[in-house]
Formats: sequence, C-alpha cells, structure tokens
Amino acid sequence: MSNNERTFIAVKPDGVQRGLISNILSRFENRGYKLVGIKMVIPTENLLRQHYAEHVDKPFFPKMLNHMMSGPVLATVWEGKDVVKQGRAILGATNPLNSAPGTIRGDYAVDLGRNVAHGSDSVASAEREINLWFKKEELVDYQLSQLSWIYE
Ligand code: IDP
Repeated sequence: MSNNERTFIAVKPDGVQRGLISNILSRFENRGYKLVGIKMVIPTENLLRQHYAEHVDKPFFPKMLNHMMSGPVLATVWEGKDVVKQGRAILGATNPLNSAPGTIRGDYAVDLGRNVAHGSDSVASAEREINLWFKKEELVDYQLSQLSWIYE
C-alpha cells in the first residue's frame, strides 16, 4: 500500500476572500494527511488554460478564468494513502447543490462558479497539476512524526 500518493488542493479566490483557508487546511491535517507544498499565487491565464485544458472551449470558461485570476489562490500539495480519492470526498461534489453537508462545498458553497476549492480528480491529473503549479524544489520532503499513529 502506497502512503506517498499526492494530490493538488487549491483554495480558490472565493475561499481565500471568505477566510476559509485555515478551515480547509485543517480538514486535511486532521484527517492525517501531510502537507508537502503550500504557496499563494495569482494564477496567470496561461497557467489556468493548462490547468483547465478540458474546459477551455466551454461557455462558462471566460467567467471562470476571470474569477480564478481575480485574487490569490492558495495552492497546496498533500501526501498520504488514497489522498486523491479522499481529497475529492473531503471537497464534496463539484456542484454544491449536490455536495453533502460535512464536505467543504457542502458546508460553505451554494453556487457552482463559487465552489471554494479545487482538488485533483485522479492520480494522473494530480501529477500533472502539481507539476504545473509547483517547482520540484518547492515540495518539501520530511517525515510526519505521527506516522505510526496514523498508519498501521
Ligand atoms: P471539479 O472542480 O470538481 O474538478 P470540473 O468539472 O473539473 O469540476 O469543473 C471545474 C470547475 O469549473 C468547477 O469546480 C466549477 O467551479 C467550474 N464549473 C464547472 N462547470 C461549470 C458550469 O457549468 N458553470 C460554471 N462553472 C462551472
């Protein structure tokens, strides 16, 4: 079983402006995941076009682009067992109308275009997104002191 799977989690400008950073990060910390990268960025159009490559031709893309460039995004990388799948579960469904209470979006969002945070949807997209948002040297290699209390 691999405990070093990684995912990319970003607090979007709406989440940053609403003061939800610590709440969102604490959910991953409390679950037992290890933070290996963190920084604030105002993403460029070029970065977002790559990040959201599958959506660039969609009608909602220009509005989403404007929103994502409207202020800082908190970009983070988390590591741990099944973190990609669990990260999506912690986030909740893309459309907050379908997000269960207890999830980030289910607790803090009502609108699809203001759904507070992003999380990679597969191990492959996590790798792609981490490489897009972070340089190798920005990811920190260290051992979590609680490791044996989190993993059997
Ligand atoms: P995800 O963020 O859960 O991975 P995606 O389907 O990849 O969901 O969509 C990316 C983001 O684009 C969503 O989080 C949402 O903010 C926005 N989005 C997706 N579909 C729509 C739409 O129909 N209208 C407005 N925004 C949308």
